Amino acid sequence: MTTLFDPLRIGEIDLATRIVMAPLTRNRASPGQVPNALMAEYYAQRADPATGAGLIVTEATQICPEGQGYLDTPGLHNAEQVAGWRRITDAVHARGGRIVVQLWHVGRISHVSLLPGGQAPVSSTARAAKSKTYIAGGFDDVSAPRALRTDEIPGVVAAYRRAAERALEAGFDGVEIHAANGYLIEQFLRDSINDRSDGYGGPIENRTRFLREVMQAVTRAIGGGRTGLRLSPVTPANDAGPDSHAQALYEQALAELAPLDLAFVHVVEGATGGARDFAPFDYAALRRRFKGAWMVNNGYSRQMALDAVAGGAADLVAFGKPFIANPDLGRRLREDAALNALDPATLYGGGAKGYTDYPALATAAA
Ligand code: 8OZ
Repeated sequence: MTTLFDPLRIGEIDLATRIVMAPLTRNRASPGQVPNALMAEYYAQRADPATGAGLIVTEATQICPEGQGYLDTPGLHNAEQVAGWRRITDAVHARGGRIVVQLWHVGRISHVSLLPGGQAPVSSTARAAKSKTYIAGGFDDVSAPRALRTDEIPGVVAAYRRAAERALEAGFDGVEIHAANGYLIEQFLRDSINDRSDGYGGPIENRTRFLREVMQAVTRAIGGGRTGLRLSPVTPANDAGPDSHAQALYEQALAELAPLDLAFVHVVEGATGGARDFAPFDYAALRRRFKGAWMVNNGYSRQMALDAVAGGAADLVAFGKPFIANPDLGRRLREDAALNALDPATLYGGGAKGYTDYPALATAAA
């Protein structure tokens, strides 16, 4: 029987366990959206598969300056950011870990104060989200977006490809394309948001076109075996209204991507960070559209994770909040040890407090 603690090869990446550290926005990058030494310490603490994660998915990371939506989130679009990430991937690999970077464009979930020249955010639509973001000085409403012109879309696709190339330069084992949680790709996928009349709007095969072009460009550059995809078929996060035919939409999206041989698909089940039964969706049917490794996420307890892998419902389980508060979550799951409590006040922004100071279990006395 397969367990959560068994190794798995996903695409071209060898993992020591099925325990994944989920992508977690922590807003601690240095000026210029540059990853720093504190971030390297945080990831390194969670990197040893004997005590931490079999795979780390980094916090969401901007592919280009226009893709930023929150204060102090890291980027991967210039040499300084590549060098910052290189220190992190080196630290993770030195502990035997594996790490992929989550590549992110927020689309309309942004604010003019965060964007080059104070420009408007871009999206599939010119309609604003009823959502907030975190900027200098605190939370504020997101800014009204402008709809991308059709002739601008290849440039955004190219930014994903360049970021994937920079990911390998920075020493990552691969990338996860963030197509979840109400950000740019989901803004194209869902008919509750996408109101376009060009080839990127309307029927399902048009709304999946942007995702398809991004995944084709990225896999052509770095290979499907180093590429994963995150989806959240029913999440309401960031004012993402439900698609009128979510099951058909997401099943078709994955069917269209089959020729790319992606390493993994990572699915947020239910409302991100909330109710797992937020809306009905047949995740098993979605999985039948995909041949690679199936990663599940959202509120998994130890027992749920053990059952999901043992029963074959999932190949990998991603843990978010438990990994924030427990650098040695892998060991604690193995030993069925108690977990540290999470301090919600230190989730976003700040320094070491609530970031690198959560204690590991004491090592066994000599
Ligand atoms: C929490 C705060 C800011 C961003 C996501 C990248 O939901 C995020 C995010 C989460 O995917």
